Amino acid sequence: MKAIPIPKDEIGKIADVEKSKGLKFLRTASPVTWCPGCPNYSIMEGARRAVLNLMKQGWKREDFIMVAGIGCHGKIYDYININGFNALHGRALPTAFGVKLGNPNLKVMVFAGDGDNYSEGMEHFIHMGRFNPNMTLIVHDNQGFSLTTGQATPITQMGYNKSKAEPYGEVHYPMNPLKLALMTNIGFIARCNARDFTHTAEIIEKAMKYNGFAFVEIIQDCIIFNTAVNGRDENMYKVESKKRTFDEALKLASEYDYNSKDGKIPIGIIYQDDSKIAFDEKFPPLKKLKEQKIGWRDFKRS
Ligand SMILES: Cc1ncc(C[n+]2csc(CCOP(=O)(O)OP(=O)(O)O)c2C)c(N)n1
Ligand code: SF4
Repeated sequence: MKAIPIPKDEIGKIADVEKSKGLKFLRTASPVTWCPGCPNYSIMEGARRAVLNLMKQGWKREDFIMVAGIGCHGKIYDYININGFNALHGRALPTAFGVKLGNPNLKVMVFAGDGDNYSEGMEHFIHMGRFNPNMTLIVHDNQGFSLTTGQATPITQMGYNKSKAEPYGEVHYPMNPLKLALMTNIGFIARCNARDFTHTAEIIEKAMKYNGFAFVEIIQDCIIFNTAVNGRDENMYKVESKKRTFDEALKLASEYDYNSKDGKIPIGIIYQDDSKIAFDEKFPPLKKLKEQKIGWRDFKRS
């Protein structure tokens, strides 16, 4: 297991800890192997800050658990110093769901790539709104399978380059994951810009406080593959945090179609429905574990 012990009194003293040799707060000692300049660094920073903020509000480090898929994004598992599980490609969501079932008191964060989540893992994603487990999915969306050197995913733009795997290039129109999330009844849907880690941290924190399944899609340029869609910062604008009807959210989600880098790209919380019942509130045994603040391991049948 990757976790290295950190003294409790280090909460809030991030700067001091970061100066300390080899041991960085919520960071492991593993050397980071993302390409220099990859926005995955900022996603990690956003996620790390969100956890630190929640810890300042009373959550303990051991309350958090991260599950990652396989891909460049999945390396985040090695770098954030909380407990975790590196799942199979496409299987981050069901693995995380299993963790949540084992102990509904844990704050579960799931990191997936767009290939991981919308291709191999799609059959898990489309059921999340229905099951509504209380966990947060963070998708590193670089519109490509990057670790395997840049093949097209279901949300890659048409015309993406020809390769041995795709001799005609990408010929399909991409899907829009935000619209899909709305249609499958996910109750918290947000989009962020990887490079804006302050905003990303804020949104991840809100997602983790949401009572149900929260989906945060992070637009992340890959600076090596599918660079044609890079540099969309100017197109992005922050939406107001307010209640929206389904139709208003659908309109916002439809503004960006993933096929062109032109046009406005709304970021922030697109949709939040606080009336949905979370998975662990639907089943009395899970409710009991939550009330007693324990997992199955410590459960005593009476
Ligand atoms: C079951 C399975 N299928 C395929 C692969 C090969 N594979 C490893 S990483 C990867 C691409 C990952 O792409 P994505 O999830 O978008 O993450 P990124 O690398 O872009 O961050 C693939 C196809 C695998 N490891 N396991
Ligand atoms: S290949 Fe792309 S996504 Fe992977 S580390 Fe490099 S820049 Fe980041």
